[in-house]
Amino acid sequence: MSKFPENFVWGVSTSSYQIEGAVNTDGRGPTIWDTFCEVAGNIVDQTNGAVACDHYHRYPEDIGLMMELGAKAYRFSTAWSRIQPEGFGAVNQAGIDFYKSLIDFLLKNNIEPWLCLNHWDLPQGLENLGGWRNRETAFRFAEYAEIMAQFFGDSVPNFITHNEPNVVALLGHGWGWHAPGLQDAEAVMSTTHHLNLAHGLAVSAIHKTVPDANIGTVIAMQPVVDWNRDSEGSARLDALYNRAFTDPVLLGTYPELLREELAPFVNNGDLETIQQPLDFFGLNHYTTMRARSAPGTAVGVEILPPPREIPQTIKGWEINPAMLHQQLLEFKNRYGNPPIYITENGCASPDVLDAEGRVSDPDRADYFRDYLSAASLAIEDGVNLKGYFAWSLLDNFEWAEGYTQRFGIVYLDYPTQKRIPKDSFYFLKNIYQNNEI
Ligand code: IFM
Repeated sequence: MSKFPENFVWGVSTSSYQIEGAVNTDGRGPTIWDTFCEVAGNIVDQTNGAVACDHYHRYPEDIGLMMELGAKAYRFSTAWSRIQPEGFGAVNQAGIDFYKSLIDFLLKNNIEPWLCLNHWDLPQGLENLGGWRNRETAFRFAEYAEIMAQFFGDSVPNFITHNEPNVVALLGHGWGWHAPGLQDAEAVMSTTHHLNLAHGLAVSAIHKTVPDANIGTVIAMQPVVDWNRDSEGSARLDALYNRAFTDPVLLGTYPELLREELAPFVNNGDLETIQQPLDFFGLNHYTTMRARSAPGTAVGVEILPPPREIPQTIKGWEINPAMLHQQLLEFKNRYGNPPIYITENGCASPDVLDAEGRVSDPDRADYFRDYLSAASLAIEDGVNLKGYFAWSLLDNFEWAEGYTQRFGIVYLDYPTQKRIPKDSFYFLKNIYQNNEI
């Protein structure tokens, strides 16, 4: 048994497009994901987030599940297009009202809101003007951040600018698997820089309104294993995926390897704008990656699946908890040990609702046990790890995989919208409530 530090934050994470549904309700504008899902072939099961978990109408029940779990914190994202339907212009009061009800209900039940401003669902109105490829979008993002700080600064203690901007740049603009579905080398670089710039501008905008807000950002960080002597490919993937967002935010520089490609988009003073003092860093960790150089493609490198004999989830992600420990230590050493939260960690597994109405998911419980043990070891080794948010509370719309992959600790019976806590929910409940593994 190992105890976690007192006040360790136990939470769950979700995101707006993946759970809310209600896409045409109360003035919400369309987003790049609504558009992307309309194109045949983009989503494996031809679905979309139009209904998803109907969290928009069922959030009280979902918060009830968080209470039963013993979660002290809830990281969710707000849909920008509910607040400003086109991504700019007048505020849609109905969108504000929805998030106000959600936040008030969390606070009433002693669950701390962690509000993330961007979990990928960029308003289509901004995409029509060039999306994240357009430098102006960074300034629109800061305006939206300021609006959210004005409305929620007194009730939300923790703001997060982006969730996994690296995934937006690479999967959305380089490999083309995510919205807006581009494979464009220039777009990878412009979006990388504009997302970073948007982060810096948003931090200033929030602080201007709420000087004592806690502000952080969340980046997906998966270590790259150099396995097939393609050290160039591994270094490129590591730079693009793990460092192109973390280094500028925490060190005020871009990785050497990418500086030339990014240079056309970087104006004087941008790196200073990006490197704002932060209160915490959110790290999403799931797996390790293997790279192969792919000259002539938009990204110049591709991710290879792990060899068949390596333990992996049904998503094909390698299970290697020792790498989380290693990554946390590397992070501590490279970035001066800032406060870190693991803001996502979890796995897809082949869950089935049995005849007795139970979902047995031992693979997921094992995954949590092993990754939390690695996290606990990292704390013993001096890493300033302050909390853990499981991904995810509910099965939900898993982007290009549609509803074919379940990441929840609560099973969603989509036709009835019934929520059924899986065995892993009770496994985590024990950990969350006893603060030990
Ligand atoms: O579902 C996603 C989430 O939106 C971002 N991080 C990874 C999760 C699992 O793929």
